[in-house]
This record gives sequence, C-alpha cells and structure tokens, in this order.
Amino acid sequence: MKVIKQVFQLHGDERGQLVALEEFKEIPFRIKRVYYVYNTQKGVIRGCHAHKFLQQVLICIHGSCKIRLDNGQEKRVIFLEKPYEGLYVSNAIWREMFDFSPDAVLLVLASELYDESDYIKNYDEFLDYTKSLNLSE
Ligand code: T46
Repeated sequence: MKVIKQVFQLHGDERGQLVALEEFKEIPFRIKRVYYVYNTQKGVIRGCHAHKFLQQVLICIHGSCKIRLDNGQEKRVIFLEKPYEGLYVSNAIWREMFDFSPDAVLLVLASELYDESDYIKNYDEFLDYTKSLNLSE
C-alpha cells in the first residue's frame, strides 16, 4: 500500500512558523469540511471505519498520534507528530487513530460534507467492498 505523507512548505521567520494549505495545491481535492479531534482519552481508538467516497488529509498539529491504514490486503501504521506533515487517506481505506498524546490535536481536511451513508463501519463489509472495487477495475 502506498502511503502518501507530505511535508508542507514552512513559511518561517524570526516570529515563528506558518503553514498554508490550499485546495488543489497542497491538498489534492476541494476542501468541503474541516474538523479536529482533541482531548482524546488514554487508550482510546477512534475511527474504525472506511469511507466509500471521502478523501481526507490528516495533520497532527499538536502532540502526536498513530494512524493505522488498511486497504483490505495490507496494513500500515503511520506516526504523526509534526504540524507540517499531512497524511493523505483515500476512500476505501479502513482507518484507526490511536496512541494519542494527551496534548494531541488532530486536524482533518475533508473532501465531502458529513454524510453518515458514506461510512462503512463493519470490517467484513469493508472487505467485501474492497473486493467489489477490485472486481470492477
Ligand atoms: C474519519 C476519522 C479520521 C459530525 O457531526 N460531523 C463531522 O464532520 C464528524 C467528523 C463527526 N460528526 C459527529 C458524528 C459522531 O456523532 O461527531 C461524532 C464523532 O464522530 P466519529 O465517531 O465519526 O469520529 P471518529 O474520530 O471516529 O472519525 C472521524 C470521522 O468521522 C471520519 O470520517 O475518517 O475521524
């Protein structure tokens, strides 16, 4: 599985750092929604689902966390700890976020508005979904 972790350009000077993200430039889609996760309690695993269409870029803008990506054939764990690094997560990828540091703030840029019907929350259904995609290719 190809993991796309991107290092964003820093616009730093003696005052500090700034990162700018624009749709179709640093972010490969139109940004329709932004949300963030923080104050995550010890031992919590978030996510545990896939999306049919949604694409996202995950940025741990403070603290650290781990992301498990699973395309139905292969799993990878990615450590996010830098506010200038973004992890692209395409559709049809099972994702789990875990090992959040107490100060972690995970920012997510999303290609779609919130839509409950885009979620696949059952792992066996996810495997069937990836198989159906592979068959239609
Ligand atoms: C994803 C991972 C990385 C909304 O009302 N609007 C929203 O835009 C979102 C994201 C969530 N919600 C509500 C739905 C639930 O009642 O907030 C509650 C918690 O959401 P959820 O359990 O889906 O949170 P995570 O952290 O498990 O998953 C989220 C995203 O939902 C998901 O798309 O890929 O972050």
